[in-house]
Amino acid sequence: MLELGRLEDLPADYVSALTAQNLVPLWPSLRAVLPPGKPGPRTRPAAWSYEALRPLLMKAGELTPIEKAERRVLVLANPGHGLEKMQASSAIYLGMQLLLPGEIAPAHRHTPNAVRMIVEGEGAYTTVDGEKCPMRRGDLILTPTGLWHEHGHDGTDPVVWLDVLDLPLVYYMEASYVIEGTPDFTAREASERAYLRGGVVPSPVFTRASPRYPMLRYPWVEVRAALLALSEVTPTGEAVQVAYVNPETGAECQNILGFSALMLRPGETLTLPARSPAAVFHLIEGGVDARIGETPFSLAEADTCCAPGYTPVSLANRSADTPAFVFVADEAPLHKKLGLHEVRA
Ligand code: 1HN
Repeated sequence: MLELGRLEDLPADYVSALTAQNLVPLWPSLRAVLPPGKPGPRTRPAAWSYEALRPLLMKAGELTPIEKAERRVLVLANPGHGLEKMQASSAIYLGMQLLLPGEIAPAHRHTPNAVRMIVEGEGAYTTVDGEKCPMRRGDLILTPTGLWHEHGHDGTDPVVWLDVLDLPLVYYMEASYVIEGTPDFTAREASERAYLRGGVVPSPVFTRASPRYPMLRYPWVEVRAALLALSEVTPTGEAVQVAYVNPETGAECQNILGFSALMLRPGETLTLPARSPAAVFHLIEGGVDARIGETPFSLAEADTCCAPGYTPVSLANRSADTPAFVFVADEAPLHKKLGLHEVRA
């Protein structure tokens, strides 16, 4: 590859003349923005232990009342981006949120899309676009762009969930903002009941207007049962994986990030090919040894790890007699829409 000229090779008065006109020579920086063969990601393989973060999150519950936090969250920040950037990858934000009994995290709506993966506790709910969604361990609840949402807690013990947002991307696009106030939605029915069975959708006579986000809550009991059933008809060596989709269209359930759940059969090791999108893995049940590129991580229940794009990942179930269940969030819908999606064998 050609050796390109450096900034230091140019006369200082020439560089100053360029700067005065807001001009920059491309060639000294060309290799940095266009590295050969594959990108040089800032995103590093990284993992966050739930056992280590839980006491710190509970301490936040003592130190900061909900009124002073609005959302009481510890952000899972990838050191490759710098902690202050609050990014897991270029497009993914991750946070662990705590809601204590009796607390309310007030209503707002914003441009970034969010989902919640419930980690611990009973009795909390989130109301999204007028639909009250109970929060139980392993449930996935969508908060798509622009929809009002608030969280409440009628139970007796702390409730914790993992927030996954496309905030870094939407912020980078200079399109991130929030509206606070009183929601102006009309209440909707529990979408999880209307869309419970695969292959059939509610179809009122004559006119059928499909809501843009028809399904907001994906109960873990249903997703887990779907994975167990699928595992019986999936050949050994093939991934037992279901995607969280819009049941009206079969498309990804949100526009920017994609979500799925994986089952690793007892003793199973799954090798995922290197793909262009970054991905996040969160362990819902079981124990998994993950390998992200060259970096090994040992994951226990409720642990979360992050893989940069263009990096192979392997996931091994440590147990010889119980399945493991993994929630996956990735940037695939974004890459596909932009025509950038690649899978490398
Ligand atoms: C947000 O609205 C929530 O509603 C959680 O629970 C985390 C992080 C950044 C921006 C908005 C929530 C968030 C957030």
